Amino acid sequence: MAILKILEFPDPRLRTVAKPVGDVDETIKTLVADMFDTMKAANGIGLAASQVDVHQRVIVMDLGDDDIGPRVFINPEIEVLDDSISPYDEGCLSVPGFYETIDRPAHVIIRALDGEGNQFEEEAHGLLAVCIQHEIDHLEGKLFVDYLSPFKRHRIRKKLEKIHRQNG
Ligand code: QAP
Ligand code: CO
Repeated sequence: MAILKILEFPDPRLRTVAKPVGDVDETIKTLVADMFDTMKAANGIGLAASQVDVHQRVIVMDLGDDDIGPRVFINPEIEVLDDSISPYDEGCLSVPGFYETIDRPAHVIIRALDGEGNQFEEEAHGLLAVCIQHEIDHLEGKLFVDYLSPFKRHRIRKKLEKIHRQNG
């Protein structure tokens, strides 16, 4: 069990594009376990490997729902099912203390490998659909603040940089 350091905006390492996982081997399983420990310790619901400076296509999620408990998505892909868009007040462990409303496709199909390396496919709407799109963005080096106006993004960057300076 290990709690990893979560990179925070504007750390340039968050801009790295993650590589597909080849084998779901013991190294990946250890990474997944450490990501769950890290996410829980930080009170998160979703975490991409990019956020802990591991640039492989791995996501963990725990929406705390009865249906959707701890979930692993390796090499995830989504297909947008229709034109409907939903707004959601998003946050991010890499942008602590900031929440903004983001519009995203409301209905998607997720195709991925689970924590055992088995392929699965699942239709998603609501929080699961929002969260998987947010986390796949991390694997592409993208953050939710990229959807905001340059003014808002700059303000968030300055506030976080000040906090980082104060924390040494
Ligand atoms: C991504 O985010 C997400 O600012 C996961 O102080 C969020 O787990 C997807 C967190 C909302 C969809 C909707 C954020 C914890 C956790 C903070 C998170 C904070 C403490 C964010
Ligand atoms: Co995030």
